Amino acid sequence: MPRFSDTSLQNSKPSVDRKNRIKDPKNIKRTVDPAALEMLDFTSENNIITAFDRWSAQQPQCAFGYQGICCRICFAGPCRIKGDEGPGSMGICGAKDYTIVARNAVRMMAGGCSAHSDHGREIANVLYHMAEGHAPDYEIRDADKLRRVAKRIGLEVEGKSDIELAKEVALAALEDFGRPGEEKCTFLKSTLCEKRIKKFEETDVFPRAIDREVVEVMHRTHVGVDADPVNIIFGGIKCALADLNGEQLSTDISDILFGTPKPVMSEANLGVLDPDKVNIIVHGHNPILSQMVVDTAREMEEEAKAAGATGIQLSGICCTGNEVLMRNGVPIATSYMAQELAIATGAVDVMVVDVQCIMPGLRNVAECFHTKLVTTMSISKIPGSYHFAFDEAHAKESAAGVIRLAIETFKTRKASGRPVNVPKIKNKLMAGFSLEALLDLFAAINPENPIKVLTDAIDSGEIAGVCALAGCNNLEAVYEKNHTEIIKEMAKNNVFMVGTGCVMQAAAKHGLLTYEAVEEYAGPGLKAFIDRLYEANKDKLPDKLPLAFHMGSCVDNSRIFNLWTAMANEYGVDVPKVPFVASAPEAMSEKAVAIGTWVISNGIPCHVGAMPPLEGSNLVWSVVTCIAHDVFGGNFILETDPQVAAKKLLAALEYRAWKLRIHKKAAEEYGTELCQAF
Ligand code: NFS
Ligand code: SF4
Repeated sequence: MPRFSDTSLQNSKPSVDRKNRIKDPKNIKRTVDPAALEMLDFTSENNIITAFDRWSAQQPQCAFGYQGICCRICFAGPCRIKGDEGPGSMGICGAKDYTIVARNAVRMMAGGCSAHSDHGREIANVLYHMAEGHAPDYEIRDADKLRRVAKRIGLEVEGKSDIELAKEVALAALEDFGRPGEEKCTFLKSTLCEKRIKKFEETDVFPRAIDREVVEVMHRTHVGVDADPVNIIFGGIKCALADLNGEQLSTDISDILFGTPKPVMSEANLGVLDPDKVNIIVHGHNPILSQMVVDTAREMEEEAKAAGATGIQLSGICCTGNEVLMRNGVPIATSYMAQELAIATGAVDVMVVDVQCIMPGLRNVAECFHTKLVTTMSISKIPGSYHFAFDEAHAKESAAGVIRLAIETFKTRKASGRPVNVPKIKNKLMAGFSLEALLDLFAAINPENPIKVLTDAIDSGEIAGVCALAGCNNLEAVYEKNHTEIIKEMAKNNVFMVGTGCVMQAAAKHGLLTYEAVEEYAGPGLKAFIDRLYEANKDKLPDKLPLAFHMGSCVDNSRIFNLWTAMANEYGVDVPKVPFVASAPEAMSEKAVAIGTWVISNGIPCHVGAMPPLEGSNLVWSVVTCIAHDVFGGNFILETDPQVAAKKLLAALEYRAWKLRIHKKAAEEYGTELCQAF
């Protein structure tokens, strides 16, 4: 146990204290992405303001808010915790630091749960309306998955048509949003392992219905309701698990409607924009729009050519980019933090957005160019941009309208003769690893029990375990530096990596989703494992396998949850014993807070590399970094230095793998049951 005995890694405090965390705040070039660096020179020279300038202008940020000890829940406030004693140590109502920090944190979870789940509701509605014949442009693209999901959630499938089943699955999903009584969420119940179901029931955190848990959090955090920080946090956990339910049903139904991803090649970074083509960027989250744009664009190539373009170049930003990358190989333009820089190239004709992670600042940048920013959802509009109401009953027509606007805009761009400024930087990538695709790779080695290929590799010490990478960008960290450093450290130490969201876009942009990266960064065990997988599958793969396996958008963290559950079931243990860790190196959104919370409640240690607003209460801090481990087997590792974070993650993995090996050995030697303690 070499690393675990390093007591410095046992410290739950971050290695850098708050006051020394932000270095060089006036330098706006906070990134290791070469394309973004090139664009930042251009935006600075041309006085185009982006998030990088605004981040700098916001420094130093308010220390009360940063630590979570600013309360604005009622307008007797805002109240701030000003000291350890006396009247100033509490809000006007008497709320202490721990109540305020906990309330703020669980409200973030409710925000995250709402975003993921409402996205899921939209998709479930499309499935329902399709089955009813009211969304004719959608279809069932993966009927096998439909049947698997239906069976898994307990529906009778025999003798039913796909359409009948689709309607039943959609209704079951919609019921998970609101049902009378105390029945628990169906999708979650059908995917958890037995021991986790028991744990969540015992601790009273099993969600009943998504809308209800969000409402309950908003209620309990209203002025003068729940003041007990532990009770508040457990309420938050229930809501975070409702978020997981929303993600699970989003992924399941997206695969049913749009197809389950398979390995696919593509490219990433701003160099994918092609000045001679009509450039359309899909940005946001929901595939019900972006998938339609992809399908319709294929049919409109000729129209684009008639307008003088060499074709239509689609690319994606954020998670809707991940959705169409995974299923169609649409390239990634960039990730969250550089979204405005994509427009600043002057090459984007239309950026079409739906919901979430869309910076209002896009509009100001678009105004400096010919680019049209198009919003499509009634709940997500930006003043000064175009709004094309997306209508699922006429989905193709809606998508065609957007594409036609892009073709017109292309003509204006060409007629203006204005130069474009696209950095010639992009990297090849392989993505498309749904859990089904991953298990398919394993099945080439062990057809009877595919997941055992992974658990055996851990048992033999070939790989150190699995690390799931997730989450956003946050300029508190240098853009994409935490992501890339942690991936390289994990690789060197033979950790098998899966991931979703903006971190995988960072990996792709930096060439880390390639076999070349395996050769450059993987330790010998990880390389041998990836080579072995490739050898067994080479006939059906488009290229050699990458260093990290891209599993999709943020809602597809459900795929990662399904992966560790499969591993736990194979080992015959509860999740906290599985050598599995997670990291969100540059987290930012409320969705990330919800995800991180369900990750730790599932029994997985979860690193967060940008500081969430928790430092204002030692009590809350110790609950989420230590006590959570005692109760659920997972805990937050809050660490802003990527090198130290990597060490902490490796220590957690090594400890788990070591303990599991000892327990397995003991069970074999003495013929006893495998020890379940974690
Ligand atoms: Ni996830 Fe995706 Fe990116 Fe963060 Fe935003 S796009 S849902 S929240 S920023 S990873
Ligand atoms: Fe202040 Fe209490 Fe109102 Fe919060 S709820 S703003 S602490 S009075």
